[in-house]
Amino acid sequence: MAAVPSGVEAYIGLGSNLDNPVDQVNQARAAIAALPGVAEIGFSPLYRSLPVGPQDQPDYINAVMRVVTELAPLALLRQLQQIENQHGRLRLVRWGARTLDLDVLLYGQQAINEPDLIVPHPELAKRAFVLYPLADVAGADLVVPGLGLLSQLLTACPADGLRKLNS
Ligand code: PH2
Ligand code: MG
Ligand code: MG
Repeated sequence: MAAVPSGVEAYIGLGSNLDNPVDQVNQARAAIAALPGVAEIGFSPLYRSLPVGPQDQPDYINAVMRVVTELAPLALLRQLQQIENQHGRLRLVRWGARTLDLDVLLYGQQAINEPDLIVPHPELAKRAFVLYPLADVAGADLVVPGLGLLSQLLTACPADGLRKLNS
């Protein structure tokens, strides 16, 4: 196995609700771990979650991956978008069904406000399917820049519609 590169700890949200979502997420995990300048240091359990947004779409599989990366935030985003495209991702409906969605949730303790990338992810505090797997992989004492302790975000966001998959 390659040595863990030095760099920044980042968290990536993975989601899929089309074309064998469990396989999509597992394959994306492997593709992210294989990126030059990116090393996996943690991966949450897989969760099944009810769709947020349009309801006429299948349930999602969600997970969160913890990495150390030498890539700058936008470079990481571009690599993730390439992986999304390789998985046949089409951008059709906002919050609609997708084969693969990869979001940069956190990048160290940085707050980023670029046209293409807002970190922490703007919806993070509202989404149980992000917060619970994030806590699995980061611990509830994680401080989310601008939002405070993850444990407090969890308290304010019930885990309704979220189920850990049997592994
Ligand atoms: N992603 C969306 C829209 N709605 N709902 C769930 N449960 N999980 C997701 O990953 C998700 C969603 C757009 O990114
Ligand atoms: Mg998303
Ligand atoms: Mg996205």
